Formats: sequence, C-alpha cells, structure tokens
Amino acid sequence: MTTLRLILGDQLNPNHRWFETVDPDIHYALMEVRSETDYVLHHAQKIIAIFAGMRDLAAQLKHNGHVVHYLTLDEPNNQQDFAANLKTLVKTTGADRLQYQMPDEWRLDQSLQQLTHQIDIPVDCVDSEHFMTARDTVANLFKGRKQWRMENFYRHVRQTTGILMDGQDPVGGQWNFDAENRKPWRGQPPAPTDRRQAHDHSAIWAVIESHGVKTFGQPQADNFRWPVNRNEALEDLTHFIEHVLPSFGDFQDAMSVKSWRLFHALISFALNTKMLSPNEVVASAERAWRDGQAPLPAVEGFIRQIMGWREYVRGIYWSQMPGYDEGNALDHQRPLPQWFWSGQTRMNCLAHSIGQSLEYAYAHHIQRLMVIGNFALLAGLNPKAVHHWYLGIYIDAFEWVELPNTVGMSQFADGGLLASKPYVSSGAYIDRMSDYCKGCHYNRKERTTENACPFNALYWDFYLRHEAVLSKNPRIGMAYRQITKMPDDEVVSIKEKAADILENIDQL
Ligand code: FAD
Ligand code: DLZ
Ligand code: SF4
Repeated sequence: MTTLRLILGDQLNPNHRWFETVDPDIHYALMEVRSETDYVLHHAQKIIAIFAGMRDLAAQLKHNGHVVHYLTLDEPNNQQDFAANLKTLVKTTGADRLQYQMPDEWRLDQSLQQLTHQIDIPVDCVDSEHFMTARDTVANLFKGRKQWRMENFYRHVRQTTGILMDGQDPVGGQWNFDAENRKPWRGQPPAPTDRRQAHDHSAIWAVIESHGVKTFGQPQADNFRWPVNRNEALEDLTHFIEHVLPSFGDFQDAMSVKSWRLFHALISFALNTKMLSPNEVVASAERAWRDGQAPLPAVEGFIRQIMGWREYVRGIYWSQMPGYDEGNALDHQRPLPQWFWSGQTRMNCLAHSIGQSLEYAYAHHIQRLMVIGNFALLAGLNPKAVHHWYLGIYIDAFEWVELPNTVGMSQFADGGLLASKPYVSSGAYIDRMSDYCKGCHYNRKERTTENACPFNALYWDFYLRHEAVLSKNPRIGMAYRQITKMPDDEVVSIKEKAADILENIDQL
C-alpha cells in the first residue's frame, strides 16, 4: 500500500501531523508549476520566497527520512500543473491512495476535488491544522443576520478560546483599545533595525528567469530577508515580540519615509505559508503582556489582527466564493495608472508606498489601505484590476486573505459586507499620520489649485459621484452635511479639478 501526499506551496508547516511518523510507503510531492506562477502577474520575490520555502521543507523532510518527490520548474518531466503531475506520480510510485491538505484558495479547492473523478484511486483531503476557526464559523455565526461585523466575531473567538479573557470579561475591562493606537511617529522610539537573516536566491531566480516566467518588482532588494523555514520564522517572531511589539499599538497607523516597516511584525508571509501557526503567535503576544513585557493596548491590537481580522476575512472569503471577485458595487471601470507598476509619481505618499512594495514586496496595512487603496477607490479604478495587482505584488498575498481585504475592505466593491463605510480620506489624514506631505510636489492644504493634493478634490468628487448610493449610509452623514454647506461654485470647481486629475492620471 503506497500513499501519495501533495504539499502545496503555502503548506510549509513541518509540524503537521503527517510528518510525525516516517514511513517508506508514504511519498510526499512538492511541485513548482507554471499554473501557480502565472495565474496572476507576480512580484519576483513572492515566487522566489515560495520556491525557497518549498525546497527547504523538502530538504528537511528528506533529512528526516521521508520519501520526497520534488519537481523543480525546469525538471524535464514537469507538466507544469498539479493534476497532470499527480497523475504521472500516481503511476510511477504505484500509489493506491492520494491525499492533500485542505487548500485555502477556492480555485485549488475545486480542482483538487475534481481529482476524484480523474484518478482511479481514493483521494482524500485532511485538515491543514492551521486556522483557529473553521471555514464556515463566520457564516454560521451571522446566519440570518443583516450585519456581519468583525468586532462581534472577534469577541466570540475570545470568549470561546479564553484568550485575553478574565473569566467572562475582557482583560483590562475593554474589548478593544484601538482609540489608543493611532499616533503618528515623529522618530521616537527609533524604528527597529531589520535583523532578519539575508539569503542569496540567485540560483532560484535564474531558473525562474530562464523559464520565461513574467514577473515585476525587484528580485533581490538589498538582501532578500523573507524566512525560508520555520526556524527562521520563529527567530523573527521572537525578535518582534521582545523588541518591537511594545510599540506596535501606538504606531500601528503611522507611516514614514524614514522606515518602510515601522513597528509592524513582518510575519504575514510566514503565517500564510504556515511556517508559523496563529495560535503560537497569539499565545506569545499574550504571554508578553502577562509577563509585563508589552502594554495591553499593543498586545490586544496585535492579537485582534490575527485572531480577529485574519480569521474573519477567511470566513468572508469562504462564505462569498465563487463570485466575490466580481463585486463592483460602485461600477468602477478605470484601468490602473502606469505608475502602479513603477512607483513613479509626484505624489510622495504613493511613490513611497508603491516604491517600497516593488522593492520589498511589502507595505504595511495603512499604506495598503489608506494610501494605495484609498487612491484606487477615489479614482474609481476597476476593483478586479486592483485585486490582481494586490494579489501579485505582496509577499503574503494569497487569495483567501487578499481578496476580502481588497475588494471588501479597501474598494467597497462588495457593497458594504466587510466595511460599514468606504475607507476614503483626503490628504489631511495622510498628512496627520505620516511625514509624506512635507516632501511632496503637491500641496495637501489646497483643493482645486494647480498644485493641490489630488486626494482632496477626488475625495469630495467621490462623495458627489456616489451620492445616490452613499448618502443613505448613516455613517457618512457628516460628509454629506459638509457638501450641502458648500457654495455651488466650489462644488463645480471640485468636479472640474477631479475630472482634470482623472484625465491626466498617468502624469500625476
Ligand atoms: P502586522 O501589521 O504586524 O500585523 C500582524 C498580523 O496580523 C499580520 O501578519 C497578518 O497576519 C494579520 N493581519 C493584520 N491585518 C490583517 C487584515 N486586514 N487581514 C488579515 N490579516 C491581517 N494580509 C495578508 O496576509 N495577505 C494579503 O494578501 C493582504 N492583502 C491586503 C490588501 C489590502 C488592500 C489591505 C488593506 C490589507 C491586506 N492585508 C493582507 C492585511 C495587512 O495589510 C497585512 O496582513 C499586513 O500588512 C502584513 O504585514 P505584517 O506581518 O507586518 O502585519
Ligand atoms: C503562489 C504560488 C506560486 C507562485 N507557485 C507555486 C508553485 O509553484 N507550487 C505550489 O505548490 N504553490 C505555489 N504557490 C502557492 C499556491 O498558489 C497556493 O498554494 C495557493 O495560492 C493556495 O492558497
Ligand atoms: Fe500624498 Fe497629497 Fe500628501 Fe502629496 S500632499 S503626499 S499626494 S497626501
């Protein structure tokens, strides 16, 4: 009896139950395939990091005595597709059972389920043993309810797990410390240095390039430092918890030209590829607070991102697929401006946020939401094109987490299922939370003059354009009250300025 087990590129957890016993009749398969490199235009570092992580896990498993079949991209027998390669491997290994871990993406979930009809041996799916909640926890919790809100889900998970709880009550007497987590950063405390291990992946990159895989972004920005295995990921996590977490809360929403990561954890790639488990990350943050090493607002804010948002968006994804990627509630059709691919714009906030994304395959949450996503929504960029851009560019981008964040939270394209109102702002918010505006070609205080910050006219024009849909939303009342007070000629100037900006969007 031989069993063939498939391991996907985001299933790099060496502690999975599968690997507890070594058995010569169990064969593991990992494969670098064009169907995965090419489903969207990827940042070079994302493909390199996944291949490096897969190769590392394969080497660990072999070292521990497991039988491993690893197909590199340039292997002559590689048919560049999971199903085709699996059919061949079933024959060559003589496998009489095929197993895979539950995939996180709807597309792969479907195609692996279909294997049952294509392969003449039993195929079964096992748990990936990663998430804190089930695919359908969110849908079950909100069944029959009009409003789905992350905060209610988050409280439910805290109550059921006992994390950050004092009996039935939240520790510190409060569920959420967000109000204390909104400070701009003026240089103190100093931003942490990047202590992550550097890697030379030129050999992997050479294979990707010679195979003609199309990519964008820099392949090896100032030393490639994404972790390739669990040990490295654990070192990064420990460093974050000990040295960075205490300031995470205060500066969670801050942005600066002086630091591309500020006090963020840089663990999303390790989490999403399952090198780290959310349980252990949450437990280590809670321990830091209980040991007096980090303040509660920082720890609660951090845990909420992982146990709240991360689990919640996964539940939204599984409740809305297929079709969630088709959402376009505001009927936005504009293509992406050219500078989304180069970072070359005179808008300093966007030049920095996109520039660092091209350099490191990373931007932190507020850059993704309140700079890039904010501009995309105000400018009416097509949500599917925006979704593909986000899915390609970020090191941590896998559809189950990227799609709800982009289409739901950032672009309001699901009509308000995920976000109760659109996340938009004028230049004033960006100025308050960053130092971007000081070095900018545009003037953040101006609205309609030649050099006015484009966010300002676009912000009011967005509300004017979508008045029929948005003015009914009670959470946006304030904006419409301000519009009613605007003189008519100001409204006309805003519309003209916004039209001019959009007409010349590639030259901003
Ligand atoms: P930190 O800020 O240090 O947060 C710690 C962890 O919390 C993260 O590693 C992540 O696992 C989790 N987390 C934080 N915010 C979210 C969130 N909104 N949704 C889910 N998990 C969250 N995150 C991804 O992992 N993959 C994506 O493809 C992705 N796409 C995004 C697209 C848009 C438009 C937006 C607005 C956000 C997106 N996020 C995505 C969420 C968030 O920006 C990243 O998780 C975070 O920037 C990762 O960096 P970090 O590890 O330094 O996070
Ligand atoms: C993202 C990605 C890429 C670029 N390449 C591969 C690959 O060659 N082989 C593989 O097994 N996985 C890859 N992945 C990750 C998969 O796309 C991932 O498993 C799905 O996105 C499911 O979340
Ligand atoms: Fe961005 Fe406007 Fe500030 Fe320039 S002035 S950095 S465009 S918000």
